[in-house]
Amino acid sequence: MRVAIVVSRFNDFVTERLLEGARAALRDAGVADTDVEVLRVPGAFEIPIAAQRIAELGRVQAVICLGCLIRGGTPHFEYIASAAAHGITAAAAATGVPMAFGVLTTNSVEEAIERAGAGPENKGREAAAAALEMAALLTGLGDGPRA
Ligand code: INI
Repeated sequence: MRVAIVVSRFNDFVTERLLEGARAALRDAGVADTDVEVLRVPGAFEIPIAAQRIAELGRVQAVICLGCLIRGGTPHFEYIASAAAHGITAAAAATGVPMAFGVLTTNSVEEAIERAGAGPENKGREAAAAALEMAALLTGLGDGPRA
């Protein structure tokens, strides 16, 4: 099983912790570090294009998308959150490669940090588990029509 992680640098004090959580979940599931490709992008807005491109290259069975949006006083938050969610959904549909949504959208820094802790509540860890489950599900369905 080869997996890609697309992680945004914006709010990296949170996203690097999400990345650690995702890596831990993959190791726990027996995925070797050498089978994990990490792509860093500037912000959550750029996640979908990187996720789609790595999926199109055909060398990974799942993509884990990690980012962090913290609500401010501007509509920017809503636009980027919506673009990331829709873009990741569209990239998965276009490529057939499952993509997990590990993009935090929180009201405060405190909430973001809570969701990126070292334990099982880490949302990067959850996203990685979802990605592996979906990759196994889709692999189990096979390529051809039902007999
Ligand atoms: N990107 C994030 O990942 N999180 C944010 O909270 C954020 N805010 O607040 O602006 C953010 N902005 C950058 C955006 O994702 C793009 O990188 C930028 O607009 C360039 O396309």
